[in-house]
Amino acid sequence: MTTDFIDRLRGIVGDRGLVTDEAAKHPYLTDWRENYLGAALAVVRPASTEEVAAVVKLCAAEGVAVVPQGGNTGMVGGGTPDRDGREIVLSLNRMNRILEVDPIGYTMTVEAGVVLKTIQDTAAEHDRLFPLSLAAEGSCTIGGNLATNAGGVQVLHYGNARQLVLGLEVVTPQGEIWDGLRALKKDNTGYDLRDLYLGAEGTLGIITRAVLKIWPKPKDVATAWIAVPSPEAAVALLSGAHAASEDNVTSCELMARQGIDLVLKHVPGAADPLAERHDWYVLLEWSSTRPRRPGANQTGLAEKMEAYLGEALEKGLVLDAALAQNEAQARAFWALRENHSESQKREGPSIKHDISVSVSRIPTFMEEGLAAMKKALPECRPVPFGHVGDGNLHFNCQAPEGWDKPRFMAHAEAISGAVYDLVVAYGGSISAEHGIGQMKVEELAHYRSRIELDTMRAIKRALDPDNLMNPGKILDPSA
Ligand code: FAD
Ligand code: 2HG
Ligand code: ZN
Repeated sequence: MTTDFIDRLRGIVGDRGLVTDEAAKHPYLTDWRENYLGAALAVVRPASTEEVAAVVKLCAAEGVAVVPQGGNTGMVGGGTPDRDGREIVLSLNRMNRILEVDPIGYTMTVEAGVVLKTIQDTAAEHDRLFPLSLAAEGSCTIGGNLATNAGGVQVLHYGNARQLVLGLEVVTPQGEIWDGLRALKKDNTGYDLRDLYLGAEGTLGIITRAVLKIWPKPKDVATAWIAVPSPEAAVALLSGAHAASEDNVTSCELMARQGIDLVLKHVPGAADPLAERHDWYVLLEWSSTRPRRPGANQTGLAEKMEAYLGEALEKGLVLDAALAQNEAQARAFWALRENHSESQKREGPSIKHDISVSVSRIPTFMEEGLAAMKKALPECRPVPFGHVGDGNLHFNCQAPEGWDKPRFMAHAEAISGAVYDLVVAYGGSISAEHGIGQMKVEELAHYRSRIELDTMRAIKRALDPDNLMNPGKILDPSA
C-alpha cells in the first residue's frame, strides 16, 4: 500500500510537493521545543487548495491520518505526528501568497502558509496594520495562528487571532472545500462554522485561506522600559494607563528579573536599559493613529507617557524607567521581552505554564503560584513573564542549574499540578494562548467540565467521524 500511496500523493502534488527522504523530513517531525519526535509516511506540501483537498480525500479513502503544519513554532506539539509512522504531515508552507489587499474595506485575503511577518509588512506597505504580533512572527504562518487562536503582545487592544479574521476557506476531513471566505462584519446565518475552526488546532479541518481584518497604521508610538516594585504595582500602573493614554495602551508586558538575567546571559548584544537591578519590569507601549506633528505645539504620546510615569514614580508604582528615544531603542526593549523563550531554551530544560487569570487577580496569583511552585520543588527556578495586560502569564519553571531533563521532568507532574490547581481555583485557564496540542490532553480532560468535554467530543465525532484529522491532539473523541 505504501509505495502505491506515495505514488498517488506524488501524482497530486508533484515531486516538489513531496518529502520522503528521512533527513529532509526530520525538521517537520519535531517541535520547536524539541519535546516531541514523531514519524510520518511522508511530508506533503500542496501548492493550492485543490491539491490540499485531493490529498485529504486520498488520505480519507486510505484511512491515513493528516497532521496539518504551518511554521512549526507551536508550543504544545500540535503539529508533530505520532511515532507510529502511519500519518502524513501536511505542510501549508508552499501556499504563501497574499491574494488581495483592500485598504478601503480594511481587509487582506491570504493563503494559510503566509508567514505572519509578511502579512504585517504587506499591511504596512498599504499604510495599514495587522496587529497580531509575537516573537515567532518571522516563522509562524497565519494558518497556524488561526488554528491556535494565537495571542501575542497586542491582545489587550486588538484581541486575539479570532478577533482578527472575517472569513475562512477550509478543507474538511472528507476532502471537501468549504468556501467561507466572506469579508462580512455581520453574518448571523446559523451556527458560526468559522469560529469552530479557529483554535481547533487542525483537528476539525485544514484552513487554506483567510480574509483578515486590518487597521489604520499607528502614527505615534511611545515605548517605555519600567522597573516596578511588584506585580501589584504593574497592574495598578496598567489600570491608570488606560485613561492617561486616552485608551491607547497597545501592550503591557510583565517580566521578572530571572527572565532578564537569562536573556542577558544568552543573547549577544542584549543590555539592561537601567543602571540598577530590579525584581520586576514592565514594557509599556501606547500607540495612536493621530500623527505627531513636531513643532505644532501638540502633546504626543511620549510626553503624555513621561508625565504619567512621573506621577507613578511619586506614588511609588514605578522605581525607574527609560522611555525609548527612537525606534532602535524601542526595538532593543522589545528584544529583551521577546527573547525570553529562546533564552529559556538555551538555558536548558523548562516547564511552561501558559495560563490566564483576570488581570486584577494577577498579583495574588503570582504570590501564591510562586509559593506553590517552590513547595513542589524548592530548587526550581521560576521564570514568570507575560501579557499582563490581558491576564496571560507564562508561569514558567526552569530546571535547577545542572539538572538534566529526565531528572527535572520527574517533578513535572507535581509542579504543573500545583500550578494548574491554583489557576482553576482562581477561575483561570490552563491554556491561555498556546492551545492543547498533545501536551495538555490529560489536563484538558481533567480540568474541563463533563458537559464541555462531551460537547467538544460530539463536535469532533460529527465533523471527523473516522478521527483522521490530527488525531491525539486536544481530546480523545472516544473517551
Ligand atoms: P504550527 O506550529 O505549525 O501548528 C500549530 C497548530 O496548528 C498545530 O496543531 C497544527 O496542526 C495546526 N495548524 C497549522 N496550520 C494549520 C492550518 N493551515 N489549518 C489547520 N491547522 C493548522 N503563541 C502565542 O499565542 N503568543 C505568543 O506570544 C507566542 N510567542 C511565541 C514565541 C516563540 C519564540 C515561539 C517559538 C512560539 C510562540 N508562540 C506564541 C506559539 C506559536 O508561535 C503560535 O502558536 C503560532 O500561532 C503557531 O503558528 P505555526 O504556523 O508555527 O503553527
Ligand atoms: C511569549 O509570550 C510566548 O513570548 C512564548 O507566548 C512563551 O516561552 C513561553 O513560555
Ligand atoms: Zn505569550
